[in-house]
Amino acid sequence: MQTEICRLLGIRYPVFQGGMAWIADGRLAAAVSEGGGLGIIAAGNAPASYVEEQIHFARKRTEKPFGLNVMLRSPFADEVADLAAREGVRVVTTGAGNPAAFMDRWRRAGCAVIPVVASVAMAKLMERAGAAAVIAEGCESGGHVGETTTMALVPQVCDAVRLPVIAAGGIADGRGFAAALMLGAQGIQMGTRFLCAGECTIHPVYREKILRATDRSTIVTGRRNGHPVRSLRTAFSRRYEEAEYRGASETELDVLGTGALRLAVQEGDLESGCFLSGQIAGLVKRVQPAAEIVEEVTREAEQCLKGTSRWVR
Ligand code: TUI
Repeated sequence: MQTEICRLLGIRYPVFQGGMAWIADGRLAAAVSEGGGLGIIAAGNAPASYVEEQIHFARKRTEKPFGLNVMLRSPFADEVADLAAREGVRVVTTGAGNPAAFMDRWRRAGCAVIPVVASVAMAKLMERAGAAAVIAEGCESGGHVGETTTMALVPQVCDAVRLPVIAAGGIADGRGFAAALMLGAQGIQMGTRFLCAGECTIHPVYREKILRATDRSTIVTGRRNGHPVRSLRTAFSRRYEEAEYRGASETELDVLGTGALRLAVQEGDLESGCFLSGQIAGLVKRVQPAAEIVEEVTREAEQCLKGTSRWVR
C-alpha cells in the first residue's frame, strides 16, 4: 500500500493519527510514526513550551517524520505556529479554523501544511494558499465537527482540488480505509481508534468508555453557539445539552465547558469531563500497540481491495 502522499512525506503507510488535544503527545506520535504511519502531536490549547517538550521527546524516540497539529482557536496558536517553523516540523496540520495567516511562515520553513477542512470551499481556499494536501474530515469524527458526512465530503473535495486528499471521520478499520480510497482519497486519518493504542495515556475510565461504546454512544452539542463538538453521551453532555436548549448564555456554556477535556483525559471524570469520540467508537474493541493498529488496518484494506473481483471481473 503506497500512495502519492507516502512519497511526498516519506512515510510507509498513508495512515495519519489525528491531532487530539490533551491526548496526542510525543509518545503516541512517535509510536505511530515508528509503526510506519504519520504520528501527530496535538498542540490543543497548550503553550509553546509544552509543545516544544513533546517535539523533542518524539525526536528522541523516532527519526521518522511526524506532524504537529495547531488548533487555531487556541490562545497560543501564534506562538505554536512560530515554534513549528523554528523547529522545522516536517508536517503541520491545522484544525477548527482558517490557517491562511500562518501558511507562508510554515512554507518558508519547509513544513508541508495539511489543513483539516470540513467543506469544499475551505479545501479550495487552502489549495490557493499553498497547502501540500488537505484532510477532509466528515462529521462522524470526534471533537469539533462540520455539517457534512465523510461519505459526501471526500468525493466532492477530491473533485474540487488537485491536491492529495486524506479522509477522516468514521474510519477505524481496513474497510473504512478501502472505502476512503474508493472515494478518491490517498490516505486516512484516524483518531478514535488510536485512543485505544497501548501508547495512548488517556485515563482508564476514558478507554473503558470507548471499548464499551456502541453505534449510538456519541452526541453533538454546541450547535446553538456555533461550536459543534462530538463527544460520548455522559452526565456532562446531558447537562450541556439541557443548558443549550433552555437558552443558557454563552458565558454559562463556556463555564460548563472550561477544563472539560482535561477532566476527561486526565481524571476520567464522568460527571464533568467531555470525552471526545467519533461515531466509530463502537468498532474499537481492544487495546493494541500503535504500530500494530497501523499494520492491521493497512492489511485489512489490502484484503478488501483485492476482494473486489468478487463483484467485477
Ligand atoms: O479541530 C478539529 N477537532 C477538534 S478541535 C478541538 S479543541 C476544541 N475544544 C472545544 C471547543 C472547540 C475546540 C477538539 N476537536 N477537527 C478539525 C476540524 N476543523 N473540523 C472542522 C474544522 C474546521 C472548521 C471551520 C476547519 C475550518 C473551518 O473554517 C472556518 C473558518 O474559520 O473559515
